[in-house]
Amino acid sequence: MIKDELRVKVFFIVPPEEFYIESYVTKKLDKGREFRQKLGILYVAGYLRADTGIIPTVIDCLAEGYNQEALAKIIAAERPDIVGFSVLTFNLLDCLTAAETVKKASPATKICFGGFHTTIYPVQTLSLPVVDYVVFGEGEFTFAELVKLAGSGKTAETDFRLVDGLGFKDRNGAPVLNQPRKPIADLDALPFPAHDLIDMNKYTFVLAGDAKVGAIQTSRGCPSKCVFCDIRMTKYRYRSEENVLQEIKMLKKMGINEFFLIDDTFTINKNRVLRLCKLLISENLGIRYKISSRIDRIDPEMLELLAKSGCYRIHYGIESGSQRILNFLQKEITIEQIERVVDETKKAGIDVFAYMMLGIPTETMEDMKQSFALIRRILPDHVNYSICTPFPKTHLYEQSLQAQNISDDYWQNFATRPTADFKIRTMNGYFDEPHLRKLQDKALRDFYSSPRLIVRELRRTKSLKQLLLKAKTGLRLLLPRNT
Ligand code: B12
Repeated sequence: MIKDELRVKVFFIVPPEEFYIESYVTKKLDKGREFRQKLGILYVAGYLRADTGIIPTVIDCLAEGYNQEALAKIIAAERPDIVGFSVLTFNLLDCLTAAETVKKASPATKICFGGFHTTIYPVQTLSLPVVDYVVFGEGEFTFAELVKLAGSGKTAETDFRLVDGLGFKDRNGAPVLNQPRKPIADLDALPFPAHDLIDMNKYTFVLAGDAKVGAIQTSRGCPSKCVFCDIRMTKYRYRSEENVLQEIKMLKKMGINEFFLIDDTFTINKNRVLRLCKLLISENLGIRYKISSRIDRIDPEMLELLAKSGCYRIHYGIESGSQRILNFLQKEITIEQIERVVDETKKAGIDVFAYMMLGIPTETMEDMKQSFALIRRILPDHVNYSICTPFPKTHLYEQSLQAQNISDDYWQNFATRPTADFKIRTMNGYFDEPHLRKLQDKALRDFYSSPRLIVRELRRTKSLKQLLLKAKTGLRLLLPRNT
């Protein structure tokens, strides 16, 4: 296919946020939080451009502050052929509302839903009236093939049935789901995400040092067994250190020196981590970056090279101070390991961000007290107390369904008939959600109202913009939650 023959106007839209579903993070921290790049969209856009020569448009209504009216004006003027949405279960309602706005402004425009939610509920998502196509699983190849089909004018169902990872509606409007596409084996073969299609100045992170921060994914998947996570036991693939370095250098040219590596678990392969750190050190790029790691996938040798290569914070999935609960969650780590690794990380001069969870099924107040005591003992630099709200298609949720701890498959019902009155559920068994939210907010208030932390955060503040963002977040943590 000669690239320049393909005249398909492609838009990707991040919808305005109108239907906020409070999930595990307290809305005090989450609602109206800072904006993050949507790497899923940027990867799909980057591959489409490299494969077809089409330069798509990314409209991030969140970052641009566009409401439905503003979006409708743009769409009515541009009339794109295909509009893609990156759908999480938590912004499904927002994506549907924006998709309806698109259809009203430009009825001929086709709507394609991709992203995590679409991957776990492809049929339910495709069956939603406003949706024309679904791309489930990794979307780079699938979406490009869909666009090429659209551009070729081919409309025969037989052609659409050939695209793995695609779902479409047949001539009677019935959903047709093709076979899933295999995970991409060689991530180096992918073009870099199309970071240049968005205004990087619009994306800040409250925990970042610099005003501009780049999000990078250096690996996909995680082999771990944590029962609450929907990335559980997925095939781990990583990019070569050379490939990661080239993307960092590209972003440095765009004025980015600080990076959020969004890998679920960056440290799965020790030798690869050491090779990447040594390369970054030899290049002396002067960058700073954060990673996420398991407690049992790091050691002093890795910590030393991570620190030397610019890693300034590590996010650890610690979750609980009760060994019984850690075993229930299949975290496969011990309290002793947690204490030792947090200490080693701090000694290496790297900040520690602790992910903790409250309201886990069977967790008692005694277990939670052990969690609060552990945090007081290890004194991480940051903590996030989440409420356990079992997510769709996670082991924990499926187990609870089978054990009939829950009467109905409420996530599937939401996926089939998404309504604004949807309420997330907790399953602790001792404390209901309002009580757990109180415990969550108090635990965060107790941690972040300590003078040690406030002085440290003030000392680390580099700009007025950052001071305002920290002050706003701090105030929201300290003030009572507004219902
Ligand atoms: C970075 C991140 C964030 C960032 C950015 C989110 C974003 N949408 O990009 C921030 C911090 C904002 C965030 C917030 C939340 N997150 Co989050 N997040 C992640 C994380 C760690 C990485 C996402 C990412 O960028 N992946 C890299 C890209 C390349 O992968 P991808 O997005 O899956 O994209 C591929 C395919 O899905 C597909 N695709 C994606 N979009 C599109 C669009 C089209 C048109 C097509 C064709 C294909 C396509 O192709 C892409 C390339 O192969 C994931 C875990 C994970 N491993 O995915 C959790 C994850 C997506 N988050 C999750 C959750 C629950 C949340 C929160 C609700 C947490 C909270 N605050 O309470 C909020 C919800 C925010 C909201 N309302 O949208 C869950 C979602 C579960 C679900 N059922 O929806 C995940 C899966 C984590 C988990 N383990 O459970 N998150």
